[in-house]
Amino acid sequence: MKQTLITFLFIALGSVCMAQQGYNNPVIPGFYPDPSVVRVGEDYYLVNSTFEYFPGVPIFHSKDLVNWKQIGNCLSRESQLNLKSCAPSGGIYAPTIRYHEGTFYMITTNVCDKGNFIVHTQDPAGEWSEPVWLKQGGIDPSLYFEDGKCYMLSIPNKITLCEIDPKTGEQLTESKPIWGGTGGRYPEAPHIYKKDGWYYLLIAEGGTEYGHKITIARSRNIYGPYDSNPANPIMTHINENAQMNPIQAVGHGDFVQAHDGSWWMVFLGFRPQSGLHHLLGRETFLVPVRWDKNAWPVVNGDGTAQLEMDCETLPLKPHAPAPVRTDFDAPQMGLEWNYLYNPIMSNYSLSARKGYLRLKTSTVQLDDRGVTPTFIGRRQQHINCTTTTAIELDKASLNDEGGITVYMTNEHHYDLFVRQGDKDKQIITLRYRLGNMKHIEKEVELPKGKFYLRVEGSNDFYSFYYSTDNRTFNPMGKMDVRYISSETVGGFTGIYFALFAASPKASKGVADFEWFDYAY
Ligand code: 6LW
Repeated sequence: MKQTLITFLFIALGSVCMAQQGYNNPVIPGFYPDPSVVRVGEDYYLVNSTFEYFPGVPIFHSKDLVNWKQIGNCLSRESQLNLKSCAPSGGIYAPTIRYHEGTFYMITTNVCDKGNFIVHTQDPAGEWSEPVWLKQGGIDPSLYFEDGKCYMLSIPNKITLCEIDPKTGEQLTESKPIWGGTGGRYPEAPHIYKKDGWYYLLIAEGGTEYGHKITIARSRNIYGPYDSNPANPIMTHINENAQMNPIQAVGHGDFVQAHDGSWWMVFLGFRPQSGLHHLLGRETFLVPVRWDKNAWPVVNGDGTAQLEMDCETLPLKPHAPAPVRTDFDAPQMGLEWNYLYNPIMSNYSLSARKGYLRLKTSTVQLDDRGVTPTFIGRRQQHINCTTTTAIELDKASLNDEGGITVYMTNEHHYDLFVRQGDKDKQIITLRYRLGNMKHIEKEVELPKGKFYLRVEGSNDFYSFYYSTDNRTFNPMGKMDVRYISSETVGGFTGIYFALFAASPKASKGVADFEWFDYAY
């Protein structure tokens, strides 16, 4: 009884005094890994890695660190992002965003091009500069500005530091290794912060899987020697206190001090489903950090994070929820849509047929590696979700196809599509590609027409349906999520729901999509 009364009082008082109490993780769900964050006044900006997808490195804005809205892409032009000789999980690795004297800098690695580079802008929602290439190699580059100097960190081997000119890319001092971490494998994701006269060096260790952790060291001198925090790791979910935690593999963090003085960390983690599999990619999470004067930072009390965070936040400024339906009436595709590698833009049109997204069939197949198919997709951001689209396949030759794919890589995807048959017949088809296994699960032959294709995501299965009237949805099959999870497939990316059009040989076939729904 006493307990109930206390709880009641706490909730009642809480709703009066602490209106900004609590938020849900992940703050950016779906394949949004390797987050990096910066504050400019009372505005917050965050970037993620994007690998073989185009455009690259989405940039998000927030007023409260909890509610994020994409405002653009740092790499929106082919001249900034060459993915031509790329493969799955190649391309853009972890980025860092920093702000210095009116300019935003984003530094990252294109492992399919010349390595590390910087782009900069004064308008983060607009266009960013052409790449400025850097000499120091290794992944996970970061920047630190102090007293008119710009330092670059990366990991050719150990965490390595040098001075650069961020506008020209010129390396001004020799590269020096400064720390190797606490002994965990893959020391990576370094960032430097200065507080109370100390240089703090934050890194990740243990690899991006279940052994992932975040450690920290400090020194009075930027080049070291760095002393490891005796309480390392400051965050990990490998221990008993996170044994049943639905968030796993936490690491790759970046600190930010909010405009009210509080400290926070964004980091990546994933949410296993169907046992120890994850499909949505590595997602962006947020935790509060206690960082007293001269003390080591303490992450959310015990170095763990929860889906439901019970802590005070900045005043929350939520955005209107994204609409379920994309009706393809706008002159441009929304920022949530991506292509694979460098797209052939003439294969995509929102104006060829008013109110429709028209995809031209390509002889590049979803199974092909490193070449761009006609493919435009959005991330699966929720384990339980439903996506539906209305499609007409037109001007098609025999075996041309258009539909929706649940896509992890070119070797692992489930495709639900309309295939052109003889004369006026069209065949709804459910096909799997699992490594070197290709299988057609079900075919339904129907007169040519408009079809509705639906995929439902759940913890254990993807379920596939078609309809001819958008009312009765007929089951086509059900596939285990585990066969296309990151644990099965490998790599750093997450599931996309993508619209595609392909043909066995050059054809005039087009797939017209009237709308696309994503509901959760
Ligand atoms: C990234 C590294 C990592 O460069 O995974 O989880 C790599 N951390 O820091 C690819 O995202």
